[in-house]
Amino acid sequence: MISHPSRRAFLGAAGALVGSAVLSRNPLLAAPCTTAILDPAPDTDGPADYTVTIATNPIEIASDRILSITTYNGQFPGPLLRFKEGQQVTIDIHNNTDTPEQLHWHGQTIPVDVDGAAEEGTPFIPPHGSRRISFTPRPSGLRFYHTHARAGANLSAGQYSGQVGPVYIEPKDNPGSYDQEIFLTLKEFQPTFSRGGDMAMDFLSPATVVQELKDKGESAMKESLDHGNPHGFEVGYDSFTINGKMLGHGEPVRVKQGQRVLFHILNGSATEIRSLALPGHTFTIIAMDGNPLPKPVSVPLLWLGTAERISAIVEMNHPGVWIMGDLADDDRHHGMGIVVEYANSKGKAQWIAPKPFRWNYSSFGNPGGTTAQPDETFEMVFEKVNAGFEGFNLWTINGKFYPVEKMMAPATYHLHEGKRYRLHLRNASDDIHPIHLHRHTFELTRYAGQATSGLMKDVLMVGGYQEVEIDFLANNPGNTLFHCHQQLHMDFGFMSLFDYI
Ligand SMILES: [Cu+2]
Repeated sequence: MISHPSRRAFLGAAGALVGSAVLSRNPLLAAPCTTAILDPAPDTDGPADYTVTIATNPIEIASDRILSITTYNGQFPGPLLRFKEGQQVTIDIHNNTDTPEQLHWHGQTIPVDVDGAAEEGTPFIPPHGSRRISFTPRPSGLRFYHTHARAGANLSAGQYSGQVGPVYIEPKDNPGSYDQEIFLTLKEFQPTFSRGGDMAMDFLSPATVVQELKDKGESAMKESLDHGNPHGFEVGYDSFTINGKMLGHGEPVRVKQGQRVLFHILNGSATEIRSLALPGHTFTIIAMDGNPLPKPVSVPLLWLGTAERISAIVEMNHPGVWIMGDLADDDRHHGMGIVVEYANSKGKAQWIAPKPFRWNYSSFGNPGGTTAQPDETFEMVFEKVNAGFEGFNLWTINGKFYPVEKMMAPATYHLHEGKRYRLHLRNASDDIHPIHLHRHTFELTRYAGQATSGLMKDVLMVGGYQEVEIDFLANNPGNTLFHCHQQLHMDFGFMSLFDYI
């Protein structure tokens, strides 16, 4: 969603921040100097294996557009961190900013002390301070790291900043056959508030809505507007990037006819849902959120909710110079795309809008598949209190919002280790919510009335007035945060804590 068309001119000389974050297959041979791969050092008693420095830097996203944003190691996205599954790493995190920070290892099943969420009890990295952490990376696949600080009304904090970077955990077994491996991080910049705004959601399938949830949501909204409230704030952006560059400003993805290219795509947005298509090509999805699908599924285009990841193979069999970009014309015109260029092809990059295609999560698992019965089911109803907190929408789960001013709150849900739990998620609002469970992987068991099994994820979009069921095994004791990954929603109540008893 673009907020308004104003173009801001940034004056001043560009720094030496050019270069592509596209990485070659061997990360240690990645050429561009700005995409430093952090070399693991063998000695964990002395220097850390990796160092991540949080600081505010100028970042050039286009030739005339240099932003001041907080980043990891002075670059956006943060350096690709390649770990080996099961092999412990030590990481020094330096915080060169004036605010306490949290660095969250999204999608990993690691202890509370290092997970990077104050709500679970992870210590903050103090302003101008450091913290050394160690953990054993798992599970394998595409993960990422990002700040877990709340932003509230501050549009330069939290994930509105540049604190996002990809993590790839090498599996112990064969990763598959491909000729090139390319990491793409999708991210918007220059956020502004607006009053209200629509979010695309007609791409989800099935489109079944629950009338009871719709009645509930619509009557609450009507009541609020009847009382004279304005619509709560939403966020829009002026600039859109892939790997930190607006379309046409970074290095193209260079391919050769006949190659099999493995794309690892991360939606690093604070608030947005993204789509991606490459004209004339098909994506064969092999993993979602880093977890292999029961079998690969070919689709003409991709949808990724905030924080979702897709690993997909594209066979390069349609020579030309193409725009791999977002379906939303406005967002693509303002930068959300990257050029894919075949060897020996020349000319202006072409965009061709794909035919409509609906995104059906069930189809990425085993449609109609059955799963084990849970030991216990938790009901969760999501509701919006329009403009309920200083002009911002307030979000509740079963009528309760997570305290906006407090970091730690008592756990609402209690788990027993070894038990299987089902979350019955019911969305009584018209927004899509990319819900996220920390420190665990969940299985989608029912989406908008359709049963499925075998799709393992850590983020899932729950459509407006829709219901979804996800199951997880309580296999990682410690406080565990559940929240909507839309920054504006999580910051204003849409969180809940699980503990183990
Ligand atoms: Cu949400």
